[in-house]
Amino acid sequence: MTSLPLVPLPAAVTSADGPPFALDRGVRITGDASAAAVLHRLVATRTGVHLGHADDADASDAARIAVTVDGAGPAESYRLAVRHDGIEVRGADAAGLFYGIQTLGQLITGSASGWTVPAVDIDDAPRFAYRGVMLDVARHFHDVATVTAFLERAASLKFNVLHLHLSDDQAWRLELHSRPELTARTAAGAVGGDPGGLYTQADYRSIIEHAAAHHMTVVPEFDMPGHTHAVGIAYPEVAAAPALEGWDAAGGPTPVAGEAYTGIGVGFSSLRIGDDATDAFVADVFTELAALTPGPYLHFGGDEAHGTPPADFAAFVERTSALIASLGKTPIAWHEAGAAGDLAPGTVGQYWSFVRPAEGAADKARAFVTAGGRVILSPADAVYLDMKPDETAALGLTWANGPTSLERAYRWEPADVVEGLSEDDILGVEAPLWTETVRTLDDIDALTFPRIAAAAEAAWSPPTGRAPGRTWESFRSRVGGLGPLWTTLDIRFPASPEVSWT
Ligand code: TNX
Repeated sequence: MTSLPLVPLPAAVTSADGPPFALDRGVRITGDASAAAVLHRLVATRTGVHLGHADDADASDAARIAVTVDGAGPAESYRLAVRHDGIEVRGADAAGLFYGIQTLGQLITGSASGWTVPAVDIDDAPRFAYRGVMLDVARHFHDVATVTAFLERAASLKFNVLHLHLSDDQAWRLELHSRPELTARTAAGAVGGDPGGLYTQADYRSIIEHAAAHHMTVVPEFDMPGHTHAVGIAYPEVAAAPALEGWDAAGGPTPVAGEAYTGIGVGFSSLRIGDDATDAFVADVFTELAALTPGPYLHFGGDEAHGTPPADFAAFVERTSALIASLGKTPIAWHEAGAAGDLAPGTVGQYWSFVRPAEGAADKARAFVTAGGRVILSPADAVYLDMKPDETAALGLTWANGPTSLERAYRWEPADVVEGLSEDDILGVEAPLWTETVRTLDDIDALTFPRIAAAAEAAWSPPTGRAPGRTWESFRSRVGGLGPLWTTLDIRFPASPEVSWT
């Protein structure tokens, strides 16, 4: 049964006989207290109805919604049973229970004159363990409130990773005590001369806490050895001379060493490799980042290092992946780092070529698996949220094969991108939002929705053919049914003409 507005599509949905559950003020929530609070808030936001708690005085014969963790089934899985006289949500763990509640939120239908949930049985578990979104806070700064709003949107679609791209040519955004000049000298900058900003360590901690409360892990990235023009402003001794030969002036003003860069060109800057000052810098920033980050991953970038000679790039990849591993973290790098040098065993590769790999990209992705690691798939022509959704869109870029329609964002299969990767070699799927053209939360919504729903389905749902309803036609109608929920969540999604909104 796939006509229900469920995104990402659950692994198994069976409609049950009988009348729906009536969601009104008399309903009581029982069970896990923090899950009950999540459910209470979601129902109140969606319907205006404030559900009571089981121990409320008049609750003895009230209809119940029971939310419990029962330890059964795979990690992050849940089971949801709706009957006219009660609802049960059981999570394998706290995350599974949270996802069951998100599904329940999508099932609520009606209006102020009456809210109901259809009778149904759902048994659901994620396909991939890593389901990420990325926000580039370097090209444009996004404050804690915006990051929080973004991660809440993602969590509601069962994403469990927030990757923060914390540094680039334009600015360094995370305050580090070991290297205070990074933010002191560069955080005011942004693309186009727009206002910048930074995260204090307290800000960073609050993002991590807020993410954890939504069952999301923060994966921080310091991008190196390219994308480091800002580093050279703060610590000139670690910067190599910019490689401006063949520079594409369309990216904006020509970079000048020591001056803020406000364009959107890439590939000119590099750290000075094989130098003690640089090694000390890299060790300082990742050591401090490891101490600040409870999650298992640190991302060191490695993309578009066109200003770094290949031998230097290989040496950098080798040294930096080993450093991060020695700090007790799993390194992640963009796919270019694969096949460059010896990766620390277990290093994860993030593939950002196309659904049909460009020359060499698949080999680089496979190199991570050869080194005992796994691959995150971010095919740019399918899941890059910063691509224009159509030709007329005000925001966004087009380099990844022109505008990316919702249909194209939907119609790709993770297992078919890099030949030779087994299901186990794929850690998951991540949808990045680069922010060259993105300044505000409204801008984020305008590019992210509804395509983020397609990425969520690629990351969570069984592949096409393994679940009825895992089709484009079903997806566009299921997304269409989410409009009222998204509106009450204050998401300013564009009314994509590809969706049948209901
Ligand atoms: C490529 S994808 C980049 C970013 C840009 C993005 C814009 C990747 C690893 N690097 O530096 O922001 O394109 O779409």
